[in-house]
Amino acid sequence: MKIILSFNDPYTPHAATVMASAIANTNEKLSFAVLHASLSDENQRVLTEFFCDKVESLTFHKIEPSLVSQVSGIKAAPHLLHVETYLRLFAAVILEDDVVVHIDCDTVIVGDVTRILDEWNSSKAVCACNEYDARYKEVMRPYLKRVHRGWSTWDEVEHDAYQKQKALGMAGDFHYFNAGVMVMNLKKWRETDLSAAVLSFINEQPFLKAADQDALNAVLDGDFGVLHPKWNSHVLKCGMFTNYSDKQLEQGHRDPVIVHFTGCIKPWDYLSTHPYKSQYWKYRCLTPWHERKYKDKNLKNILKKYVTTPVTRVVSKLLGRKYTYQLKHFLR
Ligand SMILES: [Mn+2]
Repeated sequence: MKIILSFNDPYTPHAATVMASAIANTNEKLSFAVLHASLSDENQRVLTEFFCDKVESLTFHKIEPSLVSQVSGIKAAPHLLHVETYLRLFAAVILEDDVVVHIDCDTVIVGDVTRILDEWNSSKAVCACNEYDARYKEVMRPYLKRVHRGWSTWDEVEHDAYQKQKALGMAGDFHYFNAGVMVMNLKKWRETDLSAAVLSFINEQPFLKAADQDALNAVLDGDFGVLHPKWNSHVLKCGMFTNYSDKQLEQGHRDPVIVHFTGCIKPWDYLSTHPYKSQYWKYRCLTPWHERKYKDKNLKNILKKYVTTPVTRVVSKLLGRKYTYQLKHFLR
C-alpha cells in the first residue's frame, strides 16, 4: 500500500511520526511518496536513512513551481495557508499509481492502516470520512443537544452548514467529507480529470475557508465513498452531524485507527490536552526528532493551561456559555 504525505521542513518531525506510527502497527511493508514544494535535501536524507530498511519504498516528488503557483492563490483559514496542504491535488499527475492513501501530517496512526483498503469503494475517485451529512436527522441522537450545548447550538451548526453549501454552490442534500484521510483512486482522477476541475474551481473561487477540502467537496458534490469514522477520528463536530450510526461513532472514538489532530492546537503544542497527545509522543520518540520540547511553554501558557482554562470550564458548566465569553475577556 502506498501512502502519500505532503509537508515542509518545519513539519518533518510530525510526518516522521505519521510514518513511524503506521509502520509500527502493520506487518505489511508500506510505501511512502512525499509530495513537496521545498523540502530540504538534509531532511530528505535523514528520512531516507532512517526509514530505508523499514519501508518498501520512500520517494520524494518535488512539485514544479508552475504547478504550485496554481494553488498558491488560495485564501483560506490561517492554519491552512501552507502550500503543502494542496499538493495532494497533484498526486494523479505526478504519480503513476492507481490507488494511494493520502494522510495529513497532523495525525497519528494507532492501528493497521492497510485495512483501509478492505472497505474502499473502487467506483469513487475519493473515499473519506463524513463530516456533515444533511441526513443526520434520520439518526436519532437524544444526547446531541446536551453534548453540544457547551460548544454550539443546533441552529448554529445548521446555519454554518447552510452557509457553506450555498458558498460552494452544492446542490441537493449537503454531504461533506474531511480530506485529512482519503483513499484516492488516481486512475479515476485521471479519467475524469479531477485535478483540473478542482484547480479551476479554486481559480474561480479562491476564498475557501477549508481550502482545497472545500474545492474537492464542491466539485465531487457528495459523490464520494464513505469510510468508517475510525479512519479519521477527530473532534470537529464529533461526527454527530452525519448519518453514521451511534455504534460506528462510538467505535470511531473508542477504537480509532487514524487520529486526526484537527484545529489550531496540535499535540506538539504545550497547550494541547488532546487524549491522544501521549500516543503522538510515543511514536515521535521512535523518530530522529525524539526530543520533547515545547516552543509555546511559557508562564502565560502555564497559567492558561492550569488556571484560566479549568476555571472557564467550571464557570461554563455552572452558568452556561453566556458568561464564559465575559470571563475569558476578564482573565486575559
Ligand atoms: Mn489536518
